[in-house]
Amino acid sequence: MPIGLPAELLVALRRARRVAALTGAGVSAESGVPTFRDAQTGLWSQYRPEALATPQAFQRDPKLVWEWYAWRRELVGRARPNPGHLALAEFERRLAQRGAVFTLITQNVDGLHAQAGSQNLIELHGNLQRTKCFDCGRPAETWAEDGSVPPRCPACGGRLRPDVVWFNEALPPEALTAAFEAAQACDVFLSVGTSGLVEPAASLPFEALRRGAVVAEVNPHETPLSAHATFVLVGPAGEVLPALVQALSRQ
Ligand code: BV8
Ligand code: ZN
Repeated sequence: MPIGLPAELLVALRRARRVAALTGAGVSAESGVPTFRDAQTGLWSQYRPEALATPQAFQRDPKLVWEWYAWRRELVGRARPNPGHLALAEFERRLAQRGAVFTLITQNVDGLHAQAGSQNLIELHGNLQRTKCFDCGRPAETWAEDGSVPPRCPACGGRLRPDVVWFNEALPPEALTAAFEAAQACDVFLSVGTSGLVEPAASLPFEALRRGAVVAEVNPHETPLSAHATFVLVGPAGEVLPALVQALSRQ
C-alpha cells in the first residue's frame, strides 16, 4: 500500500542540515518486541510495566524484577532489526554523504537501532543488554552463576540489575542534554512509534516545534503529539520509514 508522503515534508528533509528522530516501542513492534501498551504476554500479563520498572519494585522483590528482565533480554535476544530500524540507519548514512547530521534518540532499551547500524544514537533509557550493580552502581559484564537471583556484584556483593532507567529514576544527564540540544537545533524532527506518555522524552518533539522545526509523526494511532505535528504519517514504521527514505533517494 503506497503511503502518501507529503511533498512539503520531502522538500524539508531534502533541505535539512540537521534532522533528529525520537523512537519508542512501536519501532520495535515489527521485530516482535511487545510494546508497553500491548498487554504483557503470558507469565507477565498480571503485571504492569510501570509497576515492575521501578527501584521500589526491585527493593520489594528483586527476584521477580530480575526474572522479568531476564525474560525480556531473552525475547529481545531473538529479535532482529526490522525495515524501520534499517531505514533510519540508511537515512543517517545518506544525510552524512551530503554533510548533514542525523541524531537518533531512542526510548527503547532493546539495542536494535545499534544492531541496525545507527551510529549517532542516544539511548535515553539505557539498554537491557547491559547490567550494573543496584548497590554500588558499577557495571558488571560477568558474574558468578551461584544460583543467587538476582546475581551478586563481583565488586561489592550487592544485587545486580539491568542498566535501564526505571520510573522515578533520573535519565543519564549527558544523554538528556544531548537529546534536548538535538531537538532544539534540528530543521526536521521525526517522532516514530511512541505514545508520547513518558516524560521527559515526550517533551522533545514539542521542544523542536517551539524552535520552529518541521515535526512529522509516524504512528498507526493518534497520540498527544498528533494535533500539533506539522505532518502525521499514519502507518507502521516498517512501511512508512522505508517509503520515506526511498522517496528521498528519488531527486
Ligand atoms: C524521571 C526503561 C525524575 C525501563 C522506561 C505524572 C505526569 C507526568 C510525568 C510523571 C508523572 N509521574 C511521574 C512522572 C515521571 C515519569 C513518567 O513520565 N511517568 C508517566 C508514566 C506518566 N517519568 C519518569 O519517571 C522518568 N524519570 O522523570 O525522573 C527524576 C529527576 C531527578 C532525580 C530523580 C528523578 C523515567 C522514565 C523512563 C522509564 N523507563 N523504560 C524498561 O524498559 O523496563 S519507559 C518505557 O515506557 C519506554 O522506555 C518508553 O519510554 C515507555 C513506553 O513508551 P513508548 O515507547 O511510547 O511505547 P508505548 O507502548 O507506550 O507506545 C507504543 C506506540 O507505538 C503507540 O503509540 C503505538 O500506536 C505505536 N505503534 C505500535 N505499532 C507500531 C507503532 N508505531 C509505529 N509502527 C508500528 N508498527
Ligand atoms: Zn556493587
